[in-house]
Amino acid sequence: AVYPRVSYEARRPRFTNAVATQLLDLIIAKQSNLCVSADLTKAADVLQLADQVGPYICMLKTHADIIEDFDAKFVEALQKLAEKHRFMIFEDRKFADIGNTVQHQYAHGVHKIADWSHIVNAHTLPGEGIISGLKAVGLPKQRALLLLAQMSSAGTLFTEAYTQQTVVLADKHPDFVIGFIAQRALPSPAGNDYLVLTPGVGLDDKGDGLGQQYRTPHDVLVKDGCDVIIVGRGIYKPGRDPVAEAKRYQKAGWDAYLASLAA
Ligand code: BMP
Repeated sequence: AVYPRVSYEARRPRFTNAVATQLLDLIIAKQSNLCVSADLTKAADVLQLADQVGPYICMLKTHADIIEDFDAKFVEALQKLAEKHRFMIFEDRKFADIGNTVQHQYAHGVHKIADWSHIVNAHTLPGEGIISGLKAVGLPKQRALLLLAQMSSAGTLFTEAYTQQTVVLADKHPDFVIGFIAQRALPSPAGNDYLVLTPGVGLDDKGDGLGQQYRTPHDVLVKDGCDVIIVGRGIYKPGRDPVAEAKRYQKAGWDAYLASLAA
């Protein structure tokens, strides 16, 4: 294989951040590298989906700012489901401002993301301060950060140099940065290990008419060495059975992982 696969078990001790080791434990215990993206606009619908797919996932990804009736009750219910089914919560906030501003966006406002989301993500465009700012809020609360190193959409402005620079920035904060949103494995010059979570995964569709591009679990896990597949509409699109699809993607993701170990 182009990207030699090391098992989730063998990688676990390489991480110092507690969220990373917890996530790897869940992946191993549940045999699931599936993250479901619950991009629904009503709190009850997000919670229902989380309860349905919970047994089959290692992580649930949210966009808190699209939920019309977001409130503290929703957060409490989501946390209960995360405990019941044992999955991590990842708020896909994609911070992109200066350190001081993102600190407020992370800790305060309507969403108080740092209080409930194990994992958040950020663009590196503003430079290292965005990581330092988020870390000052998140690390004391035992949280973790993913950096956007690549995107799945057509015509993205990410360049190879930007992607590489993002890894270099991660290497300055391996205690808080546990990985990347990217489309392939990203080896670190400093020898740190990072988890690669990959959106734009679908078994039935090729795109969505708005630039999204889908690849299969086999493509991203075997060919490109990623670690976690992120699947949204492939699972909850109207007409699809979320439980059946979650089981299907869990199996496809795990089979692809096993295939990549053997490759
Ligand atoms: P879907 O599987 O329905 O296309 O959803 C993909 C999810 O992943 C969306 O929530 C989107 O915001 C997110 N995402 C993405 O599609 N591509 C990226 O490069 C980064 C993302 O966070």
